[in-house]
Amino acid sequence: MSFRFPGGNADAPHPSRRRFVQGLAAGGTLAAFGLVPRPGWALKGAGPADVLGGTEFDLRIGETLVNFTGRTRPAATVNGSLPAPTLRWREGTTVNLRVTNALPHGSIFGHHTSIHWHGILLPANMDGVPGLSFNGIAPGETFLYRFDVRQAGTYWYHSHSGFQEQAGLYGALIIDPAEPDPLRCDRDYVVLLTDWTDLDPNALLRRLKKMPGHDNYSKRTVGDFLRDARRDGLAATLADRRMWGAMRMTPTDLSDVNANTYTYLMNGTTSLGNWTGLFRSGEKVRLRFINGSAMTYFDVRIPGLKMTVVAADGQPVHPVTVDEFRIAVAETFDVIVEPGGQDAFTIFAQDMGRTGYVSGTLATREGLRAPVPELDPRPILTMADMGHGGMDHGSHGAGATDRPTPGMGAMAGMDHSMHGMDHGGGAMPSHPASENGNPLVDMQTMAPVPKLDDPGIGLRGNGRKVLTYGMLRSTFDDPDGRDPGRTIELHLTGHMEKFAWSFDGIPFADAEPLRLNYGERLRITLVNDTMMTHPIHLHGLWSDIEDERGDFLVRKHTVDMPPGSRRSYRVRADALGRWAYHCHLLYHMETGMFREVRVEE
Ligand SMILES: [Cu+2]
Repeated sequence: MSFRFPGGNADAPHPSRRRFVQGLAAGGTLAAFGLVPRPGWALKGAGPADVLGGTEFDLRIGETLVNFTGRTRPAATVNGSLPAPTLRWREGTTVNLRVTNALPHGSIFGHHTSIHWHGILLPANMDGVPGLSFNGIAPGETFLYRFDVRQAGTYWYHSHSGFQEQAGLYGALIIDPAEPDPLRCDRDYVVLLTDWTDLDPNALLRRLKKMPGHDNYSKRTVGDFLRDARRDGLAATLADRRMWGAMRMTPTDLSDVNANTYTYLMNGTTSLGNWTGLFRSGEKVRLRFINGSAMTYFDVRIPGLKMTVVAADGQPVHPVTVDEFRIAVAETFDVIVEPGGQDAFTIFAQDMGRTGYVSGTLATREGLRAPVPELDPRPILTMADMGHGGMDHGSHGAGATDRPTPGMGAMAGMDHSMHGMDHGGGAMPSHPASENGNPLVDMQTMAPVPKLDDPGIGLRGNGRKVLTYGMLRSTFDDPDGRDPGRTIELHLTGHMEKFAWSFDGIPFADAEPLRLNYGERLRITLVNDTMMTHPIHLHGLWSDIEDERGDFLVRKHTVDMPPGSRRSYRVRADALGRWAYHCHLLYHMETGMFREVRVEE
């Protein structure tokens, strides 16, 4: 047969073994004696991080031994803790944060360090991005971050140096509003979701470069083929398979790294450790979900409970009640739940590719558990997901499915369109000239749409009400009010097999800064020309997402871009200086999906 499933990897671990290893240890930071725990030993330190409040903070970045899988490994930590301490600020105060680099000489996490305050408005020299904001923090040095707190809500902080964020250097940031919080609840918990690997992150990147398909060995089987052929007919099935082969990828490649490599953590604890938030029946509980992962999107639900989403990326939204939400890397969502009628509820966060999960519990006392759901079926990417389908764009939402539609058969032009040659069809989008013939660009989307009402791959028609961007509405009007004076269009580009990522086919190393004029209101339109999701984060300035009509929808700091999507947001260039603008998938950022944004007078 002429189709193929590329990217085979004979050395991938067997899933059942992996499932056993995953979360073997409850996890946590070890005492400084180099003590090695017995497998399954629930460490005292596991669970919520320390909470530090006030305006004066001393944060010491170092290396600490941890054990999440049964093996002891070094992590990058703050004050010896993974996650880093939760910081609690108050709007209207000035914070002083003294950050000391205490990484040991020769640390695998590098010499320099930094902390970036994600989603926080501040002067550019306080933003913590080495090379743009400052030079980074040298070994033994202490850097004083000092700035006024001008906002409230749920945020997070993390290293912006090398792979320290992957290795544990992240923590929650909660800012209490200057006025009494209208969302005040009986209980208030951070739920910080992250992905841990025992691998040296440098080695993980080397593997991604050499074998980008390593973690996606679960190719579709002959059985799948026969089932599809029975249902869709042999010709359509063959065409579908050929098309995927031509794209040098498999329809299950939803993320570059998954639970075959990662152990997922909730507040620094594996599922075995079972992070638990206590409640009494009838109480209102606020859960501040933060995705502090390097690479992992999570789909979150609490079986038996409705979740009322009240804030996105720290900013209040009109309450919307859902059963489930997808949280992109670097996003935050605040939800309110009112548990009752039973003693325990499972907080279930499965990864987007359904290769693993992390769970915790809301319970009336420690030690209780509720049933943990099975992983959902593995979702199959369709051509419509990549903005190539055309047929079913109108059918997003509850009724749509993830299965290929008959429209998929019309992929004869696929090979050509992937190489940027526009064949007919008046609605072809324009692509930047820098994508043409570019060896770092392996495909282009031909019919990108905003997909604001689409729950996303693997979440359509699952019988649950799933949050979409279209449901998020800021509680305030467009804070600027001016129409954008101009539009900058940028395409998210990449080459899967080379593991090369960029904007407009130009990696950071070769790119000119994007120049914004101080005070201007402009529109950024992103088009995702790749088959991966990318959470795009602009430092220092808000991203005010527009709906399909161009009206203000919701204020965010991180904009999720599903494959084949086109989304626009407004930016007010009201902060001078040099800012980072990048995909928040760590290995995409590191390999080039990054731009400097310069706001100039
Ligand atoms: Cu990316």
